[in-house]
Amino acid sequence: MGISLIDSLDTFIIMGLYDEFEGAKYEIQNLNFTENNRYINLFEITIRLLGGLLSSYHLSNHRYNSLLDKAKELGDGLILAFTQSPSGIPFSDVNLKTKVASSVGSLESTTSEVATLQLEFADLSRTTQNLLYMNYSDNVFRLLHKIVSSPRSKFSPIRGLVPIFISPYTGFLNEGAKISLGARGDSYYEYLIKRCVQECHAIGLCKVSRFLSKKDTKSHVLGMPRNLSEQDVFRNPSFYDFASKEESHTSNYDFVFNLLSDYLIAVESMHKNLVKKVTYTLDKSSDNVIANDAEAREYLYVNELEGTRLEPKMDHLVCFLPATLAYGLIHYTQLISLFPQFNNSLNLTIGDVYWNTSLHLELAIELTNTCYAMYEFMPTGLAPEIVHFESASPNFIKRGPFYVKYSDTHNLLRPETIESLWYMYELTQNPIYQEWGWRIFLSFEKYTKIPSGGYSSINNVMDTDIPDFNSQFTSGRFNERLHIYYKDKMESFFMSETLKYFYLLFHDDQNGTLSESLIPLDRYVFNTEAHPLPLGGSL
Ligand code: DMJ
Repeated sequence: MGISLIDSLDTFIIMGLYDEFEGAKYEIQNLNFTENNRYINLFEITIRLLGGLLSSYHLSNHRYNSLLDKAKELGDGLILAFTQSPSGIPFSDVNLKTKVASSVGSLESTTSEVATLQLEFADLSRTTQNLLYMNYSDNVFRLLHKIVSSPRSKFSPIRGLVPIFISPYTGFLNEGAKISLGARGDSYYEYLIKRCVQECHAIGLCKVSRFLSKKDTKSHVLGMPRNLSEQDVFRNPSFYDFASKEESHTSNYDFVFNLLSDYLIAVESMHKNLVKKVTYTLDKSSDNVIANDAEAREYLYVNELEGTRLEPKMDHLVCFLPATLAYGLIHYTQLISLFPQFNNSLNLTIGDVYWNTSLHLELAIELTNTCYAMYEFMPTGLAPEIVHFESASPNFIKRGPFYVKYSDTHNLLRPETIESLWYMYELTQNPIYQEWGWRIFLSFEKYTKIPSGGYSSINNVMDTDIPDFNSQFTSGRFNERLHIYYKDKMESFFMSETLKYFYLLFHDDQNGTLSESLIPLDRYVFNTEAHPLPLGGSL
């Protein structure tokens, strides 16, 4: 409950839900993070709570110090995962009461988890003017950079891609672990480019070029608590200024550059080694999709790599990738102007670092298409947790180009596809992304909304009359009319991310005219839990 309160707070601000914002803020003041003698997950608490508190503090124009105090209280506890680590790679969990960090029950941390803390810790540092948080968290990227850019890695076919486990004891990646852009790998790649953009702005190398127009300010005000004046909102005082005095530009320049090159190499390597395509011919009698004629369609997907074996398996989590590629492209011009090596042409090469913008765009477009199809081909219009692209096993259900394991037929109200639809819409202004988003929204409304309040994850996105649909997947509370089993669980990311991205996706359609985004992507960086943090500089 406490998690949902904090995770939803900036959604309330953005949507103009004033009473909910006030109520949640009041409750948050009374939360005591050190009360419980139990381990909490460093990553989850950072992205959901630290990110949520910082973002709400910024979006309410630093008016509520209690939000920053709580963020600092959390940061001071969470930092123990770094300070108690012998390698600098944080432990996965911290007990805020006993002040002990540990990778509970395991010798390893998850790679995406240790590399998805840096936006939040950097923002906390800059906002509290205490570089400690940022120094520890950025050190993870520095260590990972050393590994991925080592001469050995340079000649590896998987150059730039990281296995999903890493040891906090030795600081080494577990080379036997699989490589995945889904669970446990995903947001490492996301934070490479986002932290690069954030730092580039924070130290004044990148500049936000646009200023708030009257129209922007007005639309922002719509989303703010009543008692804030127009001048108060969404203006970002130059609290980042101190940073340029305190920090060394040279080392930060290298840091920004290394993040960018690690990101570009990872995308290139992913494209060469993991991305494949299937062709599927629509079957008009059984596919419940909107199509004029029988059509052959191509679907791009990202394999997992287990040792040397490619697994044609894609988590819904991978659908964050188009959004990340789009974010990079939005900041492309700013970033390339920084590095003289990048200046020569549109297709840039420095040594072997290359930003092939048309490849990035194509990947983003094609993967968004596949992610939407994961919804489109399912009888409920909602995507399962994992899809496969080949299978001979009877334990899979075939829908369109997808094979789905019985055990993966659930939908947890995840945001990634909606996130990518919004980013792609921002990048291209193509209304198809709004249309797809609307269809998915209607499916969420139909199949996951609970009449008495809230939404629920569901146990299967298929029909329940599939033969052999065994009891494991027909557990939960049954809705007879819809043939849906509710899990009776709503993850906090549904309010924090899924609904927020829907809102942002449809926001500009007011009065049938295009308006600027409520949270423009050239002025904000969203953490992986959809909490927008301002980019420093000229705001
Ligand atoms: C969220 O907590 C974050 O988006 C995270 O990066 C991945 N998993 C969930 C949503 O699916």
